[in-house]
Amino acid sequence: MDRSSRYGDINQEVALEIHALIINEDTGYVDKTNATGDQQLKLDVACDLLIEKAFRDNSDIYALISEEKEDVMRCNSEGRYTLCYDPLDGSSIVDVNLAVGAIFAIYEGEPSGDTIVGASYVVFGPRIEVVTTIRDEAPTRYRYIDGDYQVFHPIVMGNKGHINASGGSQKHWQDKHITFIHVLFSEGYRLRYSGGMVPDLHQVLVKGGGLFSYPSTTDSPNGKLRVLFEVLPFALIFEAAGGEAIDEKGRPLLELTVTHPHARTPCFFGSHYEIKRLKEAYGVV
Ligand code: FDP
Repeated sequence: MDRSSRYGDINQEVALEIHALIINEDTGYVDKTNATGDQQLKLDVACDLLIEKAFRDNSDIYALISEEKEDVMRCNSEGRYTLCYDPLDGSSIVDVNLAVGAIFAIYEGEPSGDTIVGASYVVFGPRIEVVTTIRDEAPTRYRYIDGDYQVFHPIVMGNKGHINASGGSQKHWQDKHITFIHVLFSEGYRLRYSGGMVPDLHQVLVKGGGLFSYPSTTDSPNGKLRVLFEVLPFALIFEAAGGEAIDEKGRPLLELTVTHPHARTPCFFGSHYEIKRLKEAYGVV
């Protein structure tokens, strides 16, 4: 997938431009919500536009699907790829200056679990890091140092970690999820949850294992995270790193079909041990 790998390089440039917006732009809201009802920040809109401009005239791109756009944006009828992206993930924590991210997924043909061919994300923390993968290849981690991207340590997950990160209001967790989370803590797992999926998942990957969950809850039966530009790119990266990514029924997320650009799904990303324990707790072994 030479052509899709080129987007990794483009993303590195785009990452620097997004970073410039993050550090300089107003973090206030616009008078609008996005397609899934989240309040949009001026920064969300500016980052979305920046990415749109970077890719819309690329002859390989058939369409763009953004978290911040209601509809699919058709670009080039001859293009092979649809780029789905979340331009600024973690907008609810940008005002408190925690790490945020951007997520990109490349699909060849109609976007779904079996057509994703590449994914990357950017972590805007104290430093900028970009992680990219192409289907069936181990992820590459780059860190921006001294004005250049340098390949950093590879991301390889072990069989078992020690981090436990779960989203959703605890008040609305299902009983099986409450029990499962307590079981992990009783085994010695430590809570690590910032409220930004990019840094939280990056931490599980970089520390070599653990679990990140965003389950269904009584107030949100499909969970919160969006399939095309949040869930599937991380599923590809976790599997490429030697981990697993499943839904509540124990199905690999990469087998999901997608019915709507803004569809959501409950999702779990982790190393083998935690995913095995999760399947036992959820009765989907
Ligand atoms: P945000 O709404 O700030 O954009 O994308 C959704 C997301 O952040 C994820 O980054 C994060 O993991 C999740 O929402 C946090 O949701 P909860 O506050 O419900 O845990």
